[in-house]
Amino acid sequence: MFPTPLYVILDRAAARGRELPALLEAVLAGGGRVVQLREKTMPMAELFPLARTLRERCRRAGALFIVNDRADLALALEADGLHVGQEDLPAAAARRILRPGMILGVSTHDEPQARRAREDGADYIAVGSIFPTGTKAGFQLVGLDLLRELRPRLGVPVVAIGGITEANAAQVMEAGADAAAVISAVCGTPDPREATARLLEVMRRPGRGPDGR
Ligand code: TZP
Ligand code: MG
Repeated sequence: MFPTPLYVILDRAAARGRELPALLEAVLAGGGRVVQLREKTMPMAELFPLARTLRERCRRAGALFIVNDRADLALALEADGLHVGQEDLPAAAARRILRPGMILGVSTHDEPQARRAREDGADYIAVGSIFPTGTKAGFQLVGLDLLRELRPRLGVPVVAIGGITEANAAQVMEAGADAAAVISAVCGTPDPREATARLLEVMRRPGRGPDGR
């Protein structure tokens, strides 16, 4: 389902003052083709035109564009998908209002949550935090073991998240992830284009296809 095993989350808070359109250009130039917009504080009147610019750019590049938290924004933008967490609109409710074909992703931290998300209609399940992260306050550390156990049992694509870097991304794929989502390893680096390209390189090891599997 993912054109690349790297799932880049654009987050202004992690972007060291850089503007999100420039960051997106760098991600696309580095080969990233799965993008999520995660913006927690910008007023919607400001966020909507910014998000529309990002959405249109992703469409032109053939990249998936997924909106975090906000079903209204995802629908208004005709985004490719919506990502919700345990404290957002419940997945089953989100599924009911998304258009046919839209991707629904759900953040989970244990197997019961992951199973419920699948029953509620999630197309992929995010699992984390795999490693400690400075990006999400109060993160719940789940480790690689949960990833190893969940993927074969669930039968839906699993996206690993939390503390993933160039140094451990191959390990995450090895543990069975379909994709790895990163914030700081791309948004927080001095050269996000290079960071994207290098992450993709370590994830697409010899013997794996272009989707990393
Ligand atoms: N959910 C679990 S960990 C996390 C989120 C949003 C933060 C991931 O950020 P980073 O910088 O890739 O560790
Ligand atoms: Mg959320």
